[in-house]
Amino acid sequence: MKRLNDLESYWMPFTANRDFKKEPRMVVSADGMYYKSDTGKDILDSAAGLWCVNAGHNRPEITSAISQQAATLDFAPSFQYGHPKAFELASRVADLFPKGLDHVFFTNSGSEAVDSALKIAIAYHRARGKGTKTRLIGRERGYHGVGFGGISVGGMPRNRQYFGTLLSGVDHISHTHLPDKNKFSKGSPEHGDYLADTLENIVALHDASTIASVIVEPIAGSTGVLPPPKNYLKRLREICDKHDILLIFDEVITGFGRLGKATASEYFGVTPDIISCAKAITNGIIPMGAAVVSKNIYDTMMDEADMPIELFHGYTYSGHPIASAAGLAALDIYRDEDLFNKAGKTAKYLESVIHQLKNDKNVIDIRNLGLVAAIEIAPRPGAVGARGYEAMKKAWHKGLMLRVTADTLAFSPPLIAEKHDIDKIFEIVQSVLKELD
Ligand code: PXG
Repeated sequence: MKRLNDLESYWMPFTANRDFKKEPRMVVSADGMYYKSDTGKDILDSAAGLWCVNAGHNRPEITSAISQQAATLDFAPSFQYGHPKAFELASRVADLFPKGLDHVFFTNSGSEAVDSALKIAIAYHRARGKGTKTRLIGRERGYHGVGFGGISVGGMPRNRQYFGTLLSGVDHISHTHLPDKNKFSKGSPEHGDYLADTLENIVALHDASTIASVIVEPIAGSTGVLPPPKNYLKRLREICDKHDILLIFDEVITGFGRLGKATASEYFGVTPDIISCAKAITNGIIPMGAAVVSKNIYDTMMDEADMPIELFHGYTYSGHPIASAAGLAALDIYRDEDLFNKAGKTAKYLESVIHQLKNDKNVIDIRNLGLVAAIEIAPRPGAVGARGYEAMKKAWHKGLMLRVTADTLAFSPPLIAEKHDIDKIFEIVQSVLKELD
């Protein structure tokens, strides 16, 4: 007999499956800043889906671009054949990203963008005759998706501990979380730029001749929103330059306007050698990611290649026509509505509103930068994450989609958010905090 839809078949990602299936939180449609639940309730989206729906939900410009593209060219092989929209989108992304980052390798997700960036870093050094430079350096508390490359350079213990020995030849610089010194900072905290120097310790230990690249999120997101200390990224860039190490910024959440600029690199005035991005490149509507690399890396790979194919890497769906069409339509909206600048302005308002919750029950820290912010609540003794999880569930019942990582409530609303949306998000959050024991 055919199995009924009892919710059992779908194994949900990063989800407490057993608990969810007892009491599901289902959304069935979305528009603008809101989802609608299966019971017809409006649910305000404080997370832009999962940090990706930057122009808000259900944008007709994008949906019609997708349907037109599907009816014109549904699929094109990505190996040895091309189609115009992938080239056009690559040019548009290169134009938007910092000067010198000119070449775009398409993937289908942030995890793949990260793995592509790491592989390109190693292949680049080999192509220039420095084949011993293979070591990959990440950062404690980093999140770089869930591929073996990403979890190896990543630094979130639970994402690593269940999956064996991971990649060899990986090390980690120190995280930048200094709550004693930086609690309740607005924007980048004052203290901690010296933590970039932990890269010097790693160079001293392994020697620069063994190190290919360092990857960091300019602002650590998934670990609970940790803006970089003032001057930290610049210092990291200088150390990488000194030792001929490539710097990779993982901009999967910061790319396309989250900090009020096209990239965090532009916001901080620090240009890496490679940027990994995904999510908002299509406004989240179709999966897509990219590793955006410097002219120097691309030219080296082209000039030094010992085979007609210069990089033995790629995905069936790299630069998929429908994702490319969605990307072009999304970038048009970002430009036409000046959404990055709008986000920069709303960020100031968000900062002023969220810090008013400083004295609310259980609140131990508040952090923010651009349109990213977090409230950290004290963990219940012996039950890390329990309070955060309860907050998420309570928020749902009050009409708010809330992202929680352990006991940190993270906010990344769509860039279209108005002041009244921000007000409403934190009214609900405040009432949730009141109810948490
Ligand atoms: N790098 C970074 C910096 C990310 O934030 C990935 C890579 C992986 O992307 P994919 O597309 O493979 O999932 C991410 C993803 C959250 C949250 O709420 C963050 C992400 C994904 C889901 C939830 O913290 N970031």
